[in-house]
Amino acid sequence: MERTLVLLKPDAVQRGLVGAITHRFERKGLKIVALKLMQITRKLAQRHYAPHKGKDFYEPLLEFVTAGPTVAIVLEGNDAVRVARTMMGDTFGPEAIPGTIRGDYGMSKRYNLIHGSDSPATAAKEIELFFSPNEVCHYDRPRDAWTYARAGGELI
Ligand code: 3AN
Repeated sequence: MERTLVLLKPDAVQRGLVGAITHRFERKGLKIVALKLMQITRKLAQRHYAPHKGKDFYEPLLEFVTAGPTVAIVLEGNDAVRVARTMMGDTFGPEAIPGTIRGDYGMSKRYNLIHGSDSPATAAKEIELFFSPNEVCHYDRPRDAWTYARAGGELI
């Protein structure tokens, strides 16, 4: 099944939104397979945001994500990357539609609460950057018999 990396950024932690946001992913049916509270170092932030190096928002972005603890989560599910990004909404709260995480909780054009991998290939790299293999759990949830339908050998 597909996996994605989600980061609840320092503004989400400081504003006490960790539970509310995590709850949405759980209710949707995505499975938490790794989760930790961590301080992102400047070095890790530079690696994670390397594609944005040189852009005008790069330095402020590094400052923002290293300004306090972050909750890093690996979510698993069919189409997990796309599902998580749809739930997050557009990049900044003022433009994100209500019903999405950023649309419901965000007002800032800089503090945008959450990160989600933008493709399965990026997700694999990002998960490796934030978690060691033994931090990612493999387990079954009996309720997934009702989260997905079974068609042949597949869950759909
Ligand atoms: P998304 O998080 O919606 O995938 P990207 O991939 O375009 O957004 O950008 C990665 C991150 O860079 C965003 N989450 C945001 O924190 C930051 N960022 C992008 N564009 C801007 C901008 N114009 N000003 C400030 N920060 C930005």
